[in-house]
Amino acid sequence: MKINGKEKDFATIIKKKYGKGIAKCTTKELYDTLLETVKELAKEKESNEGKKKLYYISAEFLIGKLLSNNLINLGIYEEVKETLKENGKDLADLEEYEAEPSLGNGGLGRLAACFIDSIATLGLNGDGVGLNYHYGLFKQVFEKNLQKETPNPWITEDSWLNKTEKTYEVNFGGFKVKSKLYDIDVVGYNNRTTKLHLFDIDTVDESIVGETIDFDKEQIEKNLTLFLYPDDSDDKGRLLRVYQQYFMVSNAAALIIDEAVEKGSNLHDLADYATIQINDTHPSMVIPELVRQLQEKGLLMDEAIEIVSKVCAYTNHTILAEALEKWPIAFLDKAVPQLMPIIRELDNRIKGKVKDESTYIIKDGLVHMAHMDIHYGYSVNGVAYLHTEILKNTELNNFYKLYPEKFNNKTNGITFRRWLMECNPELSALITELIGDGWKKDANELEKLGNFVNDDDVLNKVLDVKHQKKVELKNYLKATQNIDINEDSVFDIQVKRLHEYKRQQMNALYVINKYFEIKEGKLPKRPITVFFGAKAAPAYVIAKDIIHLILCLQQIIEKDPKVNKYLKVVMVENYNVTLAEKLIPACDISEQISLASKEASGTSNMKFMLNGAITLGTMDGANVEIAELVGDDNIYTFGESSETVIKRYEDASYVSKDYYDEDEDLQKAVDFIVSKELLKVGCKENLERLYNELLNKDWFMTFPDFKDFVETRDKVYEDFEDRKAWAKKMLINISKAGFFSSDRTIAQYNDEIWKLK
Ligand code: 4GP
Repeated sequence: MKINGKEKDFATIIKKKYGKGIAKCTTKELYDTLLETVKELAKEKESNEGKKKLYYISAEFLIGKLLSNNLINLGIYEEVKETLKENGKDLADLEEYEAEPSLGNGGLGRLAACFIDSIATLGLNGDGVGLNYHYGLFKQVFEKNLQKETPNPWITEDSWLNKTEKTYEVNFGGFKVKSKLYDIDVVGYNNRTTKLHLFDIDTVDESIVGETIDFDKEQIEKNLTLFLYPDDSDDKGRLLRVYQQYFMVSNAAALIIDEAVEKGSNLHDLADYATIQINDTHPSMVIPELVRQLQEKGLLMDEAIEIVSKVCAYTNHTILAEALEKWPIAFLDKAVPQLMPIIRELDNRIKGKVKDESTYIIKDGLVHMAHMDIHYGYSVNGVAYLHTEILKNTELNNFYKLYPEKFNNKTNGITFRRWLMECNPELSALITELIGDGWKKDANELEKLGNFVNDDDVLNKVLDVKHQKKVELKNYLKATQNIDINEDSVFDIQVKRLHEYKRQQMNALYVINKYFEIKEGKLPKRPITVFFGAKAAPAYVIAKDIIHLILCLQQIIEKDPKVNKYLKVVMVENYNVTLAEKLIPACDISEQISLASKEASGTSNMKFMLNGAITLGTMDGANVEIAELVGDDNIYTFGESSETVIKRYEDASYVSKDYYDEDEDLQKAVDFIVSKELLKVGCKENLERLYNELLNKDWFMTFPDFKDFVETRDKVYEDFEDRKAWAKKMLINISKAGFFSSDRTIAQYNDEIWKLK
């Protein structure tokens, strides 16, 4: 590697620093040195320049561990790995040593992380802006088959954060705070760097948090950046979110104005210097805040609004009503009183020209954040074809009628650096052996793999890599969570946030059904391991009940000698990016079983496909595009269509009990939730609540899809036994995954929305 123009090797750097060789160093010494070296190398890389800059503002950046990813992107991964190996050290130990930054929750946060990787890689002038949560989301611990939430501290002295001198004053109702900016350098693949700006305050007091994630929610100066999504089951928690969101966007707006002025903007021309992508509604207050700050700089309201409307663009990630934030006016009046008059003005202007009251920003004492984004943003995008169509034709149809030109689709993507090169070097090497390494820069080149679908030798190699990754996962889970798995079983995996619409409960019902079949002597041809990984929001009661059910099933099946040879349930604890990187390469079957219309896109579906797993899914989100790309023979779809589902919601015709009464297998599976066997290992209250919820409501319609799900899944297991045909499906999936590179997604954002040079 070259530092400051001089060729240096890792061994010499270590020798100089510690006066000893690599072999004699501790993991911490090696890690610290690599961290410093990478930071130095990142500084030497050119940052992205250009007049206009993108600010991707997001409450979450689920970046994952950074060491290996940065080594890959700097092009020194192999060199460092080899040097360590020569000295009896393993890069994997350093990876384990690194704490995973806990700055995100699910898909939206991981998407933001993939996006900044691609922005840096494409050499675009764009930064991420977010918050530096000290304890992140939470660390999940299982106790008595229940999820417990504990703090997840990740900031150590040797973290990737670089402290900067930047600070702004942020005013809240009745008090103000001084912000502090930390930066993380984001290294693009073989290219430039960009920055993730994370704002924080010095007065945050970690000591107000004990063993659990409870803390005094009213001490804003002490708690502001402690947690991502503090428990919002009460008003205090919800109010704290408003404080956090305003803190994020007030800093962002000040930074944007500062940087533009530095480059010569007179602010009247701000739109030539800045564009903002509002990631979901958490950063929506940036609209009135930017108006306010521009007014402070002397611009008149009319012009300030006009400018902001040319600067802000909005991405919608969900059609679930609960996720489209609406804040009570009283909250904003208390936390950020300076903003309410501007929001009223923004609303009045709409009321003056738009008849359709459903689109107003202020309604029934609530401020509708998404409405503000759509009226005052210049672009509104969904995250997969189907999702954008649903936004246009159903969910946001009233807005679409007003502004058809604003609506556009940007199908999500993932960075292949982390989700193939880093997590699956063996598959990467095989691909390179077959088609060269052009795919690393241009993912479409993966199509060339299509030439090998009838090559037995290649198909065997594909199967070998998969087997190796399954063994690795087995060893990892044994070492870290003391779980035993059979690497020759089929690995069937569902990992994602726990939510009823994602229907982990339907997967659990399948497991119960299989359990009965095995007990009755109908044995699967090959043992099945069903993996789950999911965190439930602390206040989401039914989601936690579903975790409880899964953990109880895990225990019962494990203890049943008749069944445990054929079926195993593994609910991994504290599912995070690190675990995803181990699970995804080892997966045979990717469960993407959301209720059609509800999953905006999904991105794990893309990661699994890229690593040669076959999708078992509904025609929802990006599954639709996967199906189109790979063709019917290479994906398994089931369940009702989004049209049917949407119609059912519209006419409120769904009665879950009707399905229950008619399907004996379903009845048996549902009843098992409150059976003696389950109550022996589980909590009556939780299990009965879940049972009643399913029987009397089943809001996400698992019952109508159950039968089709069981039949299709059994067919998948059957087909799995034709190993050659299966390997062919795997290779076709990999070869068609190029479309889902986030480099493609970001290039489209830039061509059609941001228009950076
Ligand atoms: C997620 C959506 O649920 C998922 O379908 C999508 O792929 C992802 O955003 C990225 O666009 N939404 C969230 C959230 O994570 O918090 O709303």
